[in-house]
Amino acid sequence: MDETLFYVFGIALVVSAIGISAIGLRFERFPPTGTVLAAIIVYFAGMVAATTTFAVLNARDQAHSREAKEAAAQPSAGTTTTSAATTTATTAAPGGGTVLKLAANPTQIAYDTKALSAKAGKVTIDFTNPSTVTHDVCLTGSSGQQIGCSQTISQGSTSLSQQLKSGKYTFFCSVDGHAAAGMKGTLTVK
Ligand SMILES: [Cu+2]
Repeated sequence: MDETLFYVFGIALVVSAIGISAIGLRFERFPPTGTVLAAIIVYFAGMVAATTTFAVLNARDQAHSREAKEAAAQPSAGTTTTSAATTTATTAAPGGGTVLKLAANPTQIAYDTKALSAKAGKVTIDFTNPSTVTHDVCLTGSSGQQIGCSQTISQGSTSLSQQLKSGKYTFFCSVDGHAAAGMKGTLTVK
């Protein structure tokens, strides 16, 4: 709605009222004859109606644009909250260090990833095995030295925590034949 229309009608109404008053004061034969008086009343009624209508429409438009701005502001606030929550879930670790998630494939001899990465320090691998086939997760260093293994589990979860310096490590399943079948990957610590 164009605000200027509202002001044009409002100003026209005020100017008309002043004009009619001036005529009435100047000529003694005012009020005029019935036909002219009726025309003046209709004119004023129309002007008041138009001004009121534009005032109402203008107010409604402003309310709409305010709602639109609020609606536009809310999704971005929601996005910020979501991304903050995601960041917290990925990096938070109760005692410091990095917590990694690793899962066994429910139907194949495989993990859900071939590559993990962590910061030097305490590294925890939360391992989930949804399969009835038993699996575990073990770590060896770059020269093949044993570092540690989780419990061997089926249909459950366990975890393996180690203090790790920066370097390349191999994570693998120690159940017979599983690493050879591809159940292994590289953990990069920086
Ligand atoms: Cu396995």
